[in-house]
Amino acid sequence: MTQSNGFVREIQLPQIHDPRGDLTFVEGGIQIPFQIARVYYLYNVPVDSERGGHAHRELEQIVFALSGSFRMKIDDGTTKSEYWLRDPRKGLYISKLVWREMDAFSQGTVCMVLASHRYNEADYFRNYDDFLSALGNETK
Ligand code: T46
Repeated sequence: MTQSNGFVREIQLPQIHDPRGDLTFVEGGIQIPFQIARVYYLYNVPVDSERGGHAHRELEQIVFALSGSFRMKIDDGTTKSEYWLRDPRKGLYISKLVWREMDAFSQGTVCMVLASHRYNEADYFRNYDDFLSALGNETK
């Protein structure tokens, strides 16, 4: 079976600009290419923290910096890239089978993630070689 590796893309959310402040919304089934099963957020993150360091078997997610900024390093097993998240209107969609690492957090960063499945530790590849092996099996 031939199956492409994972991929990422930017998701732009609407912004309602108002003298009282800005408002951005997410509606299931419209801006998000999956049913949202879980929302979680990272906060009180030390600036020298390194998070991620894993890939997922099935999980799809969209990651936002609601406040502050951080770097998302992406590796699909073939190509490495990096994205800076710093705009609460712009999310990064991450498909399954993408290795991700996060660092360079600014003070006070709040990172919100919309996820396609509930938390399941069995969905994680936390070992890079296991991730690469799984990619090899997918493309056979
Ligand atoms: C990802 C990045 C962006 C739960 O119990 N429920 C949850 O929904 C999550 C996400 C985590 N946990 C537990 C599992 C660990 O014992 O919280 C602990 C820390 O999780 P982890 O080390 O996976 O956190 P990050 O920030 O490295 O990764 C998380 C997500 O796990 C991951 O899917 O893409 O945020």
